[in-house]
Amino acid sequence: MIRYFTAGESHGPALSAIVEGLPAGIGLTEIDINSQLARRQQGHGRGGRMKIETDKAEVLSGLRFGKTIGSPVSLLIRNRDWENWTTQMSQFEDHSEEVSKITIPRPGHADLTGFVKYGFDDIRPVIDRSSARETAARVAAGSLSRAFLRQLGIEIGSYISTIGPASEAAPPAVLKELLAAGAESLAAAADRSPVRMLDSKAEADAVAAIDQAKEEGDTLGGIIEIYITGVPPGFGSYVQHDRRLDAALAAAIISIQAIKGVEIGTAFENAHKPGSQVHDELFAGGDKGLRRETNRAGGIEGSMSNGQPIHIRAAMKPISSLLTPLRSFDLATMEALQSRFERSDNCAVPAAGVVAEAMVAPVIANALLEKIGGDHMHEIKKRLDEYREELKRRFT
Ligand code: EPS
Repeated sequence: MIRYFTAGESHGPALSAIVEGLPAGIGLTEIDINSQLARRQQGHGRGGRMKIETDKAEVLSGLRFGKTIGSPVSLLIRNRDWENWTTQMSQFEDHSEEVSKITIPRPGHADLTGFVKYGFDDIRPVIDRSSARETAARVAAGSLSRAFLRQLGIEIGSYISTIGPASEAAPPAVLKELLAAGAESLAAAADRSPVRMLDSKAEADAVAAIDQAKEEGDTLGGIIEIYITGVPPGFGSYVQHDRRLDAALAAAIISIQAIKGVEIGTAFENAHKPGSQVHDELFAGGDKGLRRETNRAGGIEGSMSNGQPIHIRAAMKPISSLLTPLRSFDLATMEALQSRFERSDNCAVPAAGVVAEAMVAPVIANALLEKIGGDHMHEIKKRLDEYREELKRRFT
C-alpha cells in the first residue's frame, strides 16, 4: 500500500516527501510532477511569496529510466525564500536573542494552541510547519499516484464553485461533457480561469470579491468540487470502518490546511429531501450497461465506488492571516492587543483544489491496489482490464 510523509518548514531550506509502496513500472516524467506543482502556485489572490518561488521537485530515489522501481521515491523541493530566512530559521546556530519573537497569535490559526502544546516561547516554529506551504510536498507526492491512476484510465480533476460571496447558480452545463472526457479535462478547463471556475459570471464575481477583500485587508474561503472518473465499481468496502472509501477520501481532504467541511455528492442538499428524490435509480442492459442517470450519491454507495464519477465537495475557511485586525493578546505579557499580520495569500481556494486532487490520488490508488493487487504496472493493468471486461459482459 502507498504511504507517504512530508517534511520541511515554510521558510526552511526545503520541503521533502518520501512515497513508499508505489508499484514498479509507472512511467514518470519531470512534467508529471512539476506541472502539478506549477498548477498549485496559480490563482487570483495569492500573496508575495508566489513571486519568489518556482517550485520544482528533485527526485532523489525510486526511479530508473523514467519508471518507478518499487522502492521509495524521495522528492525534494527547495524553498527559494530560504536565503532570506537563514537567521530566523537557523538550524544550528542560536540566534534566539537577535530575532524578534512572535507572541501575538492570529485567531483561527494554529498559532495559540501550537505555542502552548509544544512549549515554545515564540510562535515562529508553529507558523512554519502549520503553513500551507507544506502542500507543495503533498502535491509532489500525490502526482506519482496521479500518474499511476491516469495510466489505468482513472483521472482526477477539480473546479471551484464558490469563493466568498461569489457562487455558481447551478452546476455549469459543460461539466457533464468535461467529465465524460475524463476528469483531467475538467482540471484543464478550470486551470484556464484565474479562480479555477467554470461559470464566467461566478468567475467575474469571485475576482471582484477577492480584489475587494484584498483592499479591505480581508480574506476569502470557498468551495472546491473534486471529481474522479474511470473508477470501476467495488473500490473500498462496507465490511469494516477502516475500509470505507468515503471515510478515507474525507480524511484525506479534511487534512488540508483550512479545509473545514467535506461532503460526498450533494449530501447536505440531500438531507433536505425525501429519499425518493435523492437516490439514483439503477439501469442495466443495452450498449450503455450498468448506469445511473443522476449522481446525487457522488459515486459512492455502501462506502464503495459504484462506477459513477466520484464527487467530493470541500469547504475552505477564509485564511486566518488577515490585515484587518482581530482581537487577540500577547502571550508574553497577557496584554489584550490586536492580532498581528503575517505575509500571506488573501484567497488560496483555487490552489487548494489542486491540493485536494493530490490528496485523493493515493487514496484511490490504494483502493485499487486493495481490490486488484499487483506489484508492477503490467500485472495491475491486466487484472483491471479483466475486471472491467467482466463487468461489461454482465451488465450489457
Ligand atoms: C502561508 C503563508 C504564505 C503563503 C504560503 C502559505 O507564505 P509566506 O508566509 O512565506 O508569505 O505564500 O504558501 C506558500 C508559500 C505556498 O507555497 O503555497 C501560510 O501561512 O499558510
